[in-house]
Amino acid sequence: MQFKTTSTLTMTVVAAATLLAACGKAPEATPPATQPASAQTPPPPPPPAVVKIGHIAPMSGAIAHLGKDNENGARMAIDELNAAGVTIDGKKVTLELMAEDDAADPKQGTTVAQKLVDAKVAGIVGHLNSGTTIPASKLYSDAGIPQISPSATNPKYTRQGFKTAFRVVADDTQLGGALGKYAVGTLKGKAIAVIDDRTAYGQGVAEEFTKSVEAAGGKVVAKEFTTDKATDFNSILTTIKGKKPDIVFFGGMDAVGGPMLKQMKSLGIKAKFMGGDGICTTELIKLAGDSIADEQVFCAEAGGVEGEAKAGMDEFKTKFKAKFNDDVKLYAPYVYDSVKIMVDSMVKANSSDPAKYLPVLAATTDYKGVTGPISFDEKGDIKNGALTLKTVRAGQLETLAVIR
Ligand code: ABU
Repeated sequence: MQFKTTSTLTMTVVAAATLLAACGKAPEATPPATQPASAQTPPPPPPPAVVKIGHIAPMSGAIAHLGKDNENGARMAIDELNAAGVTIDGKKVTLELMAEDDAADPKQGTTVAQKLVDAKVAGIVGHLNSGTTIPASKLYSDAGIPQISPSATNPKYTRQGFKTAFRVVADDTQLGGALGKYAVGTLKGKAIAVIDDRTAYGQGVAEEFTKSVEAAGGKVVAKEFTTDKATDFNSILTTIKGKKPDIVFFGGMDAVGGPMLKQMKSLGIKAKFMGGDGICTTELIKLAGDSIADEQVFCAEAGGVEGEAKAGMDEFKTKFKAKFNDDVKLYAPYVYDSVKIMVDSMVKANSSDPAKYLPVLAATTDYKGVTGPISFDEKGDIKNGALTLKTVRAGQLETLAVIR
């Protein structure tokens, strides 16, 4: 009975459906005959994961030209890596540069450092200055984020016991030490005046220079200081002139060193002028104008390439000029290598998680960079770092020697 009733109902439904079809309408209850769209077209592949790399340098203020140089080094590395394709743990990733301006100011440095920590960058390349690098390094260490400085030379940076701090250039102990020896041993300086700009770098390198001069038997006849924003040096230079120095050493940057050289000339001070990497730039020559005599300026870059490695550096400089329509100013190649080492460590560790790639980064051995071979010691400093001693002749920086 039940069967019959169902059968009657079925016939009624079929009849109604036939009638509706004849009127051009489909019965509402009939399921669609097609398969779901997902079975027809495979879903698009997920977009590549983004790995953020932070870069911090002064993009404003007196040494913004050096900050821009550093940032361009980072941009060049990121662009090249993205163009070549980066695969981490079997997945394609896109590298994103998050660049910030610290204005070479320690307070602004920690503010933008915290901003990048909060943005969960996988690593930091920077800062440019020791005075910003050192306080920011505590924030990166607390967050477990690896940091490679391409230019901060104050030794303290890697001597705080932070596992996250790395540096790809020589430090001020090497710089000040070598320049002090050169001042006494080669330039035969008898009376040496020392000025610093009271920054972590300027003061630090001046102290190391002074120690080295005294250890070599030289005499420091005056110690004066200025600031990294000063433009008038007449008072300290007049005091120094009275001590009749044959060498004036300046611990500071090119933006201050250039005008200082001009004022030395105005005051009739003919002493040689020495300094570390911060004055070893074409910007110093530009700012000093015609105030530099041949072989008056001696400075040292905190890195250097020799022999076959020179070809890689020359190629880098050519590519950099073509891309940015600007010459390398100082540390762009070191920033470039820093980014590449960091990403290389992520690829080798199969992870951009800082905790996972940090040990691989720390174990970097003989990485072939455009700045030469890079290995880190237990502090995070480059092993066997080089210095390039330079002088100015005919308005050009000329290399005298690469020292290790
Ligand atoms: N090394 C010279 C410039 C950067 C710094 O150490 O402050």
